[in-house]
Amino acid sequence: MNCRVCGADGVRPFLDLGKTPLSDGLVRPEKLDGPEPRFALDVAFCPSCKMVQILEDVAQELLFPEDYPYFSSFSDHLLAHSRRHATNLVETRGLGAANFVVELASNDGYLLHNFVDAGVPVLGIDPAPAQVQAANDKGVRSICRFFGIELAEELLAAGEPQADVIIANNVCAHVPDLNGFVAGMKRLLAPGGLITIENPYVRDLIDHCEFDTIYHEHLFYHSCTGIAGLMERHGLHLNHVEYFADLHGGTLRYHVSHDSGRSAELERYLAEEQKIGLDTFRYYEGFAHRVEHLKTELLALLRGLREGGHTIAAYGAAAKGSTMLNYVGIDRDLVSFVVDRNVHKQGLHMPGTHQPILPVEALVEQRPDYTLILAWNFKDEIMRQQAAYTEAGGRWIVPVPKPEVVNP
Ligand code: JHZ
Ligand code: ZN
Repeated sequence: MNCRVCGADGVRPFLDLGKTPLSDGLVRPEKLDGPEPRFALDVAFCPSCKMVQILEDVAQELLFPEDYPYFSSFSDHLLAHSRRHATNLVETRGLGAANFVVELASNDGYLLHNFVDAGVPVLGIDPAPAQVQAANDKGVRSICRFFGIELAEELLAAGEPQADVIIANNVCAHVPDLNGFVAGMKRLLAPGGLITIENPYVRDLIDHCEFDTIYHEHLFYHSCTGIAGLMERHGLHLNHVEYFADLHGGTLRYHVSHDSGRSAELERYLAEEQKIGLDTFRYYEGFAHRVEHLKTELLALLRGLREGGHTIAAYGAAAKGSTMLNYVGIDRDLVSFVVDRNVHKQGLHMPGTHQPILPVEALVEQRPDYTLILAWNFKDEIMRQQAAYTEAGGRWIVPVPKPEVVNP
């Protein structure tokens, strides 16, 4: 098997999650009895470029259909994080009307609107039509396209300036042609400009058993070592890194530019990755066993509660929630419904396991004894927001890093 990014052969699989439905493929009620495609899901490590990746390719039209349901603006925590990022960039780089900020995978304008508010010209690029529409509606100039070297050339030819800042959050996992994507960033970045990239850290995925963040949309699972090599191959340089422990289970923000030079923080991360062997197959070898163990424990916990006569619901129709439900085999007898704040998800059903997705008010109205937090990455925000449910006696279960009943 050849690596998706460096092309070397000898990519080594280390986890098989079986055949799962598409994680964001929420099912309309009238389609519940119809066929639902499932695809194999295997994760592998490339010993040459150190990139962790899945082996399967699902067509982009299936992964990102017209009604792609993920809107970034439903988490207050993510919005606050994004606002801080934008404000910091405006201040530290002195951005104003003469500058230009481009965001790749700009979704509904959740981040760029902060630049618009500060008077900085922006362009959002995202392939999801409803999200692009929502962004334009709030005054964030956005176009509905996949990004790559071709689009970068097209934009420049059409008279767009090169960008002083390019932001690519939670998208470097999603693009099959990662080389074309990075080449496009290189082309679009003005001299002296800055690229910031955020992605969940593969170290946290492995160490905290966050296997549910693996699904067909996520082709890559990043590290400093992997990103540094990727950037070098395209004439860009990874200069600095920041860590956010409480975002998506542990997120790294990479700072990339045309210029070489590494911060002490980045050197520390690179050295640490080497020290723990993150750049060797050994690091990933025991993971499959730990994932299986989590599955057994979670099933035992949920079955035990049901046998004791308790009712169970779930919070968060997240993509990761679909991996969790389907891999573990949590059917409607175990967890009867899922709640979510995203109005575009309500009224639909979870892929594969088919729990209905209801507004979050259903927790207080129906008072399930336990609620499994599928969006565990936002567990603090969720439990704070659902204080009334907790006060009424509702209890919470988090599935990772190990299944347990938690008290807020
Ligand atoms: P959320 C997302 O994955 C999207 P997902 C994407 N696949 C990606 O790459 C990763 O992030 C990094 C809801 N919610 O964002 C909103 C509430 O209802 O963790 C979402 O539907 N109330 C591109 O889909 C879901 O939970 C709340 O208070 O796995 C969270 O999904 C909050 C905070 C969220 O991830
Ligand atoms: Zn490789």
